[in-house]
Amino acid sequence: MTKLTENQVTDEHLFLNRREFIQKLTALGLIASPLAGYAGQNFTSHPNPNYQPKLSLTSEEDVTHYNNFYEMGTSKSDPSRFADSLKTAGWQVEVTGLCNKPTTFSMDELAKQFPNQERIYRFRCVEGWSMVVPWSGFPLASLLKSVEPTSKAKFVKFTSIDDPENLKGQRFRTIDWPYVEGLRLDEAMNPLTLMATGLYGKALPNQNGAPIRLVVPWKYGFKSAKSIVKIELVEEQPISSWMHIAPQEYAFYSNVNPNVPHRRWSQAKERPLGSFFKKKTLMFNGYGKEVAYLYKGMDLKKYY
Ligand SMILES: Nc1nc2c(c(=O)[nH]1)N[C@H]1C(S)=C(S)[C@@H](COP(=O)(O)O)O[C@H]1N2
Ligand SMILES: [Mo]
Repeated sequence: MTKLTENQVTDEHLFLNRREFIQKLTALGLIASPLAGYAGQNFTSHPNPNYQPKLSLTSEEDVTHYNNFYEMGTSKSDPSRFADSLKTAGWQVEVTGLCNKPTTFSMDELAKQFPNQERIYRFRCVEGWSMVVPWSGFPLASLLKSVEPTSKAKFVKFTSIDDPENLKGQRFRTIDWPYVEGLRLDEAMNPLTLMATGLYGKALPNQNGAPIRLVVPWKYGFKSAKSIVKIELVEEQPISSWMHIAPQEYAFYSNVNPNVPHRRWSQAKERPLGSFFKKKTLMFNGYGKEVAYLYKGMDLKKYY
């Protein structure tokens, strides 16, 4: 019944190596034995309304069976149902644009150059559900530094897989495929911004954006593009897929902000997956200490 308190979660996300991560989770009673390693271990969460102010890891079952991945369909169960339709063999990520050393990486090359770290992050979907996930991955900053952005680069554009032959969702114009997202360069360089290749100590399941996806924990979930094939350094602010579909509802920044409602609903509360009860949503999803400096002087009601 061990709970991660909010503070523990806030502390845990930072730079733990695999060994420390296992030790911490073991100490917290979240996994059985460090000797067995944690891949395949039961990370258990015990949703319990009596523990409202505390957070627990969302169960692996919920993290992998309730999500949005419109390439596989628009219902929350489609991603796990149609996970096999994502073909990841021979995956490459092209890192290009305004940089001195544009590079195309295989997944092996990425793993060799950018060793995985473990991070526990809160994650908040714009639709109102939230979760706490143990990710593995590496900081996007390391990858970007390796290609040497030029001084002209101001934004980063992310492009997801385009494979309508296999991905049934891409046969419908729900989104202007492929899925596109963007960050300001300083947001992309923030140490919290993660390129995730795994969760719960295992390779990333297809439905969660295999083999590599973005995780930006202080922004609404849709900023965290899945199954990324291209990362471009650009001068102009990219137009994300959601801005393109519904510009009156989605702007570029999309920082989690309980004080700014979505056009059609409040953002003041969230429902952690596995819980019946809602809890208050935190400014910047609880990461203000790490990211508030990025938005100093900006009107967050205007730049939502
Ligand atoms: N390529 C792509 N990335 C995507 C999406 C998508 O439909 N396609 N959905 C986004 C939304 S709305 C959310 S909430 C998260 C869900 O991530 P999860 O499956 O890890 O919960 O992925 C985001 N990234
Ligand atoms: Mo979302």
